[in-house]
Amino acid sequence: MNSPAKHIGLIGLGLMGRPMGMNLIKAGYPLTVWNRTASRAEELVAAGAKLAKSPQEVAAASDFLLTIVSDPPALEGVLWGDCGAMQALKRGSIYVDSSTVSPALARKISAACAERGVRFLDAPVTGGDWGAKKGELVFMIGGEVDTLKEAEPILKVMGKKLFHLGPNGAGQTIKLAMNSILALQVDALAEALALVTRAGIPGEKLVEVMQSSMARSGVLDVKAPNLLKDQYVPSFPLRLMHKDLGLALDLANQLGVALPATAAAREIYSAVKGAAKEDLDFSAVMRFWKH
Ligand code: NA7
Repeated sequence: MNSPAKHIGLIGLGLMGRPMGMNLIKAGYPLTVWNRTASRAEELVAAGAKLAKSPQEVAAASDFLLTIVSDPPALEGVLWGDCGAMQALKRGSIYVDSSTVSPALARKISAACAERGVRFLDAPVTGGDWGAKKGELVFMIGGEVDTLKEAEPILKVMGKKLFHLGPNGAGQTIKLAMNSILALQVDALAEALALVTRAGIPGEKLVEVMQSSMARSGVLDVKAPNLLKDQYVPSFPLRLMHKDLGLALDLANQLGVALPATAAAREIYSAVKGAAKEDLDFSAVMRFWKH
């Protein structure tokens, strides 16, 4: 599986899927793609990818299938909907899903794949669209270690770190926990900035002090400039963070774990999402206090 001659299929050409596909082409892999909105495939087709007519056609052409679509209904649609991929996955192939969905859906896919003799990894990513462009995503992976070993050369084209976290579903579980942390961190920063600026002190002063304190973080480096400038070009869209907080709360509910801070943060993300007219980065949670 580590030879660039292996055919890769990619379904989902959004903010993440397009640059991931571009890196696969640059690494020399033959690539077949499908996207619900076909025009989003233009750049990849111009770079050498083949555009398929359906998810089914992608799976039939692939030794290694990768999906990265918005949410659980989108993923179920491309797998089991009209001309879905699942029915055409080749025995002996590897299927990796990098969408963020529920651990339960990951396990359902794993069972369906096993029936077809297909090896499956749930492998959601973190790193935003800039991580995808640079090939520096971090993959959080659930599934068999041997499958990961075989998939590794391909995943390494798109990512800088691969974490094997347990059986199928483990990748999604860690991803949901990770996104709860990111959502809460940005929410906490926004809340503190609201306090400071209402007191008449520029927000930059708070950020400056944070950078010299234990509150320093990657989130501060990447997202504080958005909050200070009130500009939220989507890198990780707020609508998807909102979806992930819902998935985390569903999982917590199933497991009987209380997540009161996550639940409160979701209300704030919901309010901003409801009021937004355009697609915003999740750091736009600051708008809860600004507008
Ligand atoms: P984007 O940029 O919103 O892209 C979402 C992709 O999912 C895009 O290709 C969509 O196709 C596709 N999509 C959405 N709904 C459907 C349905 N119903 N059927 C088929 N395809 C669909 O998201 P990102 O690339 O930032 O993120 C992707 C995942 O990674 C997501 O789970 C994040 O949480 C992490 P479209 O172009 O709209 O036709």
